[in-house]
Amino acid sequence: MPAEFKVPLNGNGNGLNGIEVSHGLKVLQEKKKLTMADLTPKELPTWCGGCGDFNILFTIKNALVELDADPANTLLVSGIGCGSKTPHFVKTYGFEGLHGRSLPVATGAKFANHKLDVIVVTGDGDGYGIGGNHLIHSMRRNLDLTHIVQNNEVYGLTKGQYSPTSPPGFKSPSTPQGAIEEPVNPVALGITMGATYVARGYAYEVNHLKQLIAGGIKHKGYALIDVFQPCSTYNKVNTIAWYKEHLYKLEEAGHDPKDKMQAMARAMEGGDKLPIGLFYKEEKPTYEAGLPQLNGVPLSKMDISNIDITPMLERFK
Ligand SMILES: Cc1ncc(C[n+]2csc(CCOP(=O)(O)OP(=O)(O)O)c2C)c(N)n1
Ligand code: SF4
Ligand SMILES: [Mg+2]
Repeated sequence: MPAEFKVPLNGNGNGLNGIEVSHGLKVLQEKKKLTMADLTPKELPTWCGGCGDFNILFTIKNALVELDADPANTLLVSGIGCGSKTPHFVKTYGFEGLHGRSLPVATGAKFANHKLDVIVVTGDGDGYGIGGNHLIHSMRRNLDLTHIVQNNEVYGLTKGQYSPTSPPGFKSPSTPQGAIEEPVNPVALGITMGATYVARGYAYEVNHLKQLIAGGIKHKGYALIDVFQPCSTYNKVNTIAWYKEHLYKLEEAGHDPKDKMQAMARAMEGGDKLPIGLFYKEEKPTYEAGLPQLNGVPLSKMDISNIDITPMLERFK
């Protein structure tokens, strides 16, 4: 029997386990708990001072650490926007897509490897505006994705135009007289469109937000986590001081997330006080569970060396 010794495996380590290195010495890697350092690359965000995206980034990493996630089995997908730079700053797999098109990418990745933890990070403009159609159908399918929306109620990257969640009256370069229409209510949308985990957090309540994100990652099904995110440069209405005055926690108000009607009633609350926390949670089969092709080995891991597609190509001649 070869000699064995243990070496620590860092967060990004992969597969030396059990390999015989020389003269009968075998490496047994001891799994080391994931740390923040494992998830932190050299690149630093260039967000403005006071931007809530810093805290959301920190909290996503913190939630992955709490879950002792495997970075090699985690994919962050984003769109375009200030907050959509997030995948650059987390040492997992990452994909920064097109504006509003993160969900088709995430869906494709999940189908190719349904064992992968896929986390989608988008802005409010990206997720609720240009990507809104993808959003409602992804939620309706109950795809097993965790979608974190950095909701600063403004288009940050393109210099402060109003967004689908800007409040009526919001003055911006594209609404100089103030926004006219009613904003999207992401929580109510999530509950009615079939998301099975619907939450709202706040960037400056990091422990609370960490629990919501970790819960969303663990949840089997579509988790929509809307996150209030102060934009210190372009949103002078929804500031840290404003949120301090206007937020309360659902769990402190005795809310039952299994009760859909109660969740809707909370989602419709507005005005002086806005709830944060887990609004709604339901166990339901995912879309992937209904695809027999995804019942076993992920498609990306299947042996295709013996598959001959020539007959199929013949049809196109
Ligand atoms: C198809 C397309 N339309 C418009 C744009 C320009 N654009 C880039 S980011 C953005 C808005 C970003 O706002 P949001 O998603 O809220 O992210 P934030 O910058 O606030 O984090 C827009 C309109 C684009 N890149 N692609
Ligand atoms: S413009 Fe707003 S959202 Fe963008 S980095 Fe600055 S503070 Fe953050
Ligand atoms: Mg935004």
